[in-house]
Parts: sequence; C-alpha cells; structure tokens
Amino acid sequence: MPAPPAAPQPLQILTPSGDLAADSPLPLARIKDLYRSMVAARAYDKKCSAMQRQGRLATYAQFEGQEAAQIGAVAALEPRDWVVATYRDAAAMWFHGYPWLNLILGRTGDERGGHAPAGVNVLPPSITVGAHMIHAVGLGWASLVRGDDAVAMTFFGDGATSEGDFHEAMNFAGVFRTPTVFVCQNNGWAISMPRERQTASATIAQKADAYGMAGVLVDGNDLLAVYAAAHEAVIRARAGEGATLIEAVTYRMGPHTTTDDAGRYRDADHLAEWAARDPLERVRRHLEANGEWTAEWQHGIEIGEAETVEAAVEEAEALPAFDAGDIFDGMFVDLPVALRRQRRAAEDGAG
Ligand SMILES: Cc1ncc(C[n+]2csc(CCOP(=O)(O)OP(=O)(O)O)c2C)c(N)n1
Ligand SMILES: [Mg+2]
Repeated sequence: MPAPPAAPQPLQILTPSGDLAADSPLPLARIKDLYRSMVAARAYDKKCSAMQRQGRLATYAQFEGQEAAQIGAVAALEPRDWVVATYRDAAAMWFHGYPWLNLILGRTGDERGGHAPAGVNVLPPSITVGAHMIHAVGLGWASLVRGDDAVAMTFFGDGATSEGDFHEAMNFAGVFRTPTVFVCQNNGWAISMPRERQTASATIAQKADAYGMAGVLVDGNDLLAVYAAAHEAVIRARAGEGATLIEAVTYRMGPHTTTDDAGRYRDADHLAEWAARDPLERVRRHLEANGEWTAEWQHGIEIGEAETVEAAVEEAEALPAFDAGDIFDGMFVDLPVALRRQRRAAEDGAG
C-alpha cells in the first residue's frame, strides 16, 4: 500500500520566536489586548486546577496551551455571533462574554451558573463529545431563515471528529451553506487516544473537502494565524458562502482532566517540545520586540487578572447553597413525567 501523503504545513504568521512570517492581520494594540486576555485565561485555568485539588471544584478540564486557539478564533466574532463549545473551552466562552462566575458555578454543579446571562450568545458547555456541533449548525440555519447575519462558531476536539454528530453537522452545514465556523482544536489526544489512531486522514482540515466547504490548517498556538483563519471564515459565512472547518494544531499541556494521569500514556519529551511553542510566550516576545512589553506591565496584568478571577471565586463561594432540585430546571420547559417523578423523589429524600 502506498504511504499516505505527508501532511501540509499549518498556516503560521507568528513564529515561536515571536517574528512575523507574514503580514500581521491585527494592529499591535489589539494584539496586546488579546495577550492580556490569554494571561487572564491562564490565571483562571491555574486557579481552577488548584481549587479542584482543594476539593472546591468538581472535575476540571485544563486548557493550558490552547489559549491562542480559543481566543484567536473568538476574536474574529461580533457580539451577535454564537459560541458553542465544550468542557475544555472556558477561554473561548469567557472571551465571548460568559462570566468567570458562571463558569466556576458550573464546575461546582450549581445550575445558577449553567447558562449565559441574557444577551450573551454562548451556549452552556457540551460534555457530550460532538453533540453540540449540530446545535451550532442549527443556530446558523436559524440565522439564515431569519435573515440576520449572525455566525455560529463551534469548538471541538480531534476526538470529536470520530463521532457521527460531527459528520452529520458538517454534511448539513455543507448542503445548506449555513454560516458555521467549525474550530477543531487538534490537541493531540482524546483522553489517552493519540491523534494518529483517531483518523487515517493526513489532516482533519481536509475532511472539509468531502462536505463541500473550505478547510484550513493553522498553527493553533499562533494567535495571529488562528485569528486570520477565523476572520476569513466569518467573512465567508456572512457573505452567504457557507461553513468553514478550521483545524488548529495545538497541544493539551495538562492531563485530560483532573481525574487523569497523562504520565501513564504519554512521553514527557513531547511536553518539552510543545512548551517551546507556548502560545503566550510567542506573543510576549513579539510585543517585547516591538517595544510593547515590560516586566512591570506583565506583573501588573498577572496580578490584575488573578484578582478578577479571585473575586469571581469569592462571589461564587459566598452564594447561599443551591437547591439540588435545580438540576431539573435547566433542560426542559415542561418536565417529562419520569423526571417529575425523580424530582419528587429527590425532594422527599432531601426533606
Ligand atoms: C459521546 C461521548 N463519548 C465519550 C465521552 C467521554 N469523553 C469525554 S472527553 C473524551 C475525549 C474527547 O477528545 P477530544 O474530542 O479530542 O477533546 P479534548 O478532550 O482533547 O479537548 C471522551 C471520550 C463523552 N463525554 N461523550
Ligand atoms: Mg483532543
């Protein structure tokens, strides 16, 4: 059997040393703002990891290493657009307006954090791998039917591309030319399953061909490349030219979640290689080379963003205890009979 063709190189604009390999799609001031957002997201990620270890949060899925893939993509959206994401996409959700408070509450099982505030177009995170992409296509289709020009951007992993839901969502989006941007964060792993065993395709981006939509392969640790690809995809979607699949090649620096021990299945050498491609560090180098970075400024934003996260934690922990019956309120307008029965049983048990 002939060997499969070698994978093409992902689009890169900012090299790991912080140099521009192509024209920047963004002015420096905006890059600086986005860098600050990535610092904020990392502060949140570290805080949640620590809180889980202290027994203050349930299972937590770290996104360290994936900040550029998430924030770079959402930076191309307008507030009227939608973000439909997963358990690992807190940075994307927050950047589109889902408060840290709600994200933290969601991680304690508190339904008061289980949805976005009014006017924030972010769906609750999907724990079911792949299921939410169909919702994103539905939101895009609704936008076509209504004649508004909102785009839905959906985030998912390399593992999710093996789910039937991925293919159904892509197929529908292709046929109906829905304004959907599919952002696959290929972070190398689906729990302990490596990317090589997930699909025999040289890239995930090339799967777009089969559905009649554009497919783009980008360096997912490059804020500017991710932004450029997402920006083009959004323009295409608003112009009625349909959906795009972006494959952002990145790496999951942490374990799958706080319940996982990645040391049992992966090689530490990989981590060192990917640490050298850290998405924050390359933007920091770029800012420094352009006279837009100092150690004092870095210190100031780290303290400031950590304090903002801390304030959200304090607010979450100061709320009166939630009612366990709240879990029945999130899903249905009219509760089905079986769930009504369960609710009564839960209330009797609590009483
Ligand atoms: C339908 C379904 N099957 C299995 C699981 C268990 N599960 C949770 S995360 C995960 C791996 C997903 O990998 P990927 O899509 O690459 O996303 P990542 O966790 O790497 O961000 C699996 C199998 C699930 N939540 N939903
Ligand atoms: Mg993955």
